[in-house]
Amino acid sequence: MSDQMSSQLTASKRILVLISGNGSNLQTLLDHCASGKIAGEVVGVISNRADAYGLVRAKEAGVATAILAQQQFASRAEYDVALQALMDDYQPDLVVLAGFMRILSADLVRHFAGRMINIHPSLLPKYQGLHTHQRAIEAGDSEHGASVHFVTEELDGGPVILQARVPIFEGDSADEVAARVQVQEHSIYPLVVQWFCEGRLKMQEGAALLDGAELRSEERRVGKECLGRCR
Ligand code: NHR
Ligand code: GAR
Repeated sequence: MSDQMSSQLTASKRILVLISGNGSNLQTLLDHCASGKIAGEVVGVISNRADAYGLVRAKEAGVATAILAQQQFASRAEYDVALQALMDDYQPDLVVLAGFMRILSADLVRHFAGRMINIHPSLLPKYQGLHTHQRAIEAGDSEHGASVHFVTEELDGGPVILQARVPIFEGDSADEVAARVQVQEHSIYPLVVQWFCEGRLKMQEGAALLDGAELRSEERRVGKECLGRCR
């Protein structure tokens, strides 16, 4: 193997994070990179909102930030063209959506195919879209959770990589359920990013592969215990 090839395999991956709000998932990624648990570096954080607290977290970690507000653009298409150009400036190996609240155009998603992931607060394919906690409570569900998936054109429809389950108890509010889900998000998202940075995770023909094999549904769910390869 050439030196260049081996350095590409071992080099720390460039991670770009998109946020809209608090950025607690961003914080766990920053922490895991700082401690060396993730073989990567957060090279930039982009927010569509100037008041996102995650921007403060990024600055405290010495990470470059950018704000791209939709109000500056006449249309969604124009916003997404500008966003894609801004994202490309960071030359990311991986784009992480962490509470990013804007739907992305098909063109942008295709440009980053296989290198963009999202964490969605439900057990996909259940409850795609917004207000997932309230919808799960109203449906009388006894369990809920979060899913990490590759981002494709289909909103919240890309291949699922890993899920975590939490119980819903009688009388829970949406906020209580959301807080329980977030605890799990903070363990599964860094794990998936770590896999990606180690070169173990790929999207191929619409499936998520870990070490070249499709993740089986029981391996995707780490609510009760972490099975086999999920380390
Ligand atoms: N874009 C594509 N093409 N595919 C996905 O799977 C995406 C995506 C963009 C964001 C995150 C997603 C989530 O985890 C995500 C996945 C925002 C909305 C939404 O309706 C829906 C899903 C997600 C994020 N946003 C409204 C919009 O009109 C704005 C809502 C608001 O500002 O509060 O863009 O849930
Ligand atoms: C997370 O719970 C994430 O699952 C959810 O927003 C929260 C962001 O929290 N994402 C969505 O709802 C996407 N539509 P954070 O900013 O503290 O990471």
